[in-house]
Amino acid sequence: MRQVGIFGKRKSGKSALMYALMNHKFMNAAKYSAMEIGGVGKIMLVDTVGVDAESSSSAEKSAESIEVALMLISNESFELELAWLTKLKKRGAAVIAVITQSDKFADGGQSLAAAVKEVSALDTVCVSAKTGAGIDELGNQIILKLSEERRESR
Ligand SMILES: Nc1nc2c(ncn2[C@@H]2O[C@H](COP(=O)(O)OP(=O)(O)O)[C@@H](O)[C@H]2O)c(=O)[nH]1
Ligand SMILES: [Mg+2]
Repeated sequence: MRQVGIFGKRKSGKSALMYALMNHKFMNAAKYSAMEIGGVGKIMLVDTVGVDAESSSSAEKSAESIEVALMLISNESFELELAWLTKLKKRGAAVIAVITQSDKFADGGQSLAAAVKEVSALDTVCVSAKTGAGIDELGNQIILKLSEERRESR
């Protein structure tokens, strides 16, 4: 099972994003969030404890088997998230920076996304689990990363 991990601080919207991805992009989601998507095989979305949780070492442990990591960022203080980006990349995951709860920003999270992109040089997507904005785009990016990963591992 190919694992897509959802990382972020507590209350950043990890669980809400996981359910939004299952309902919107992955309509045929099987039970236990394992699903088959054309060409990329079976995928499992993995929700994690917060990177700011006392037990964040367990998030680090789950990072070991993650192929694509979503690093959630929900506000301007994202130093901890940047440190995690580095950790996740070192463990071999393809990382997508995700600005969450974008409905809370007047500009839909665009300026925060630009700031994150500037320091991380990562692909960045703004999403809202509440309105569904950006969910399809993020789903496409995940599938793209998974197909790239598969090509590289051949
Ligand atoms: N406005 C808004 N609120 C959200 C969104 N996603 C999550 N929330 C709220 O933020 C809080 C934390 O969300 P949750 O998914 O439980 O975060 P987690 O702790 O990272 O799993 C909850 O009260 C959610 O209802 C969103 O896209 N927009
Ligand atoms: Mg949660």
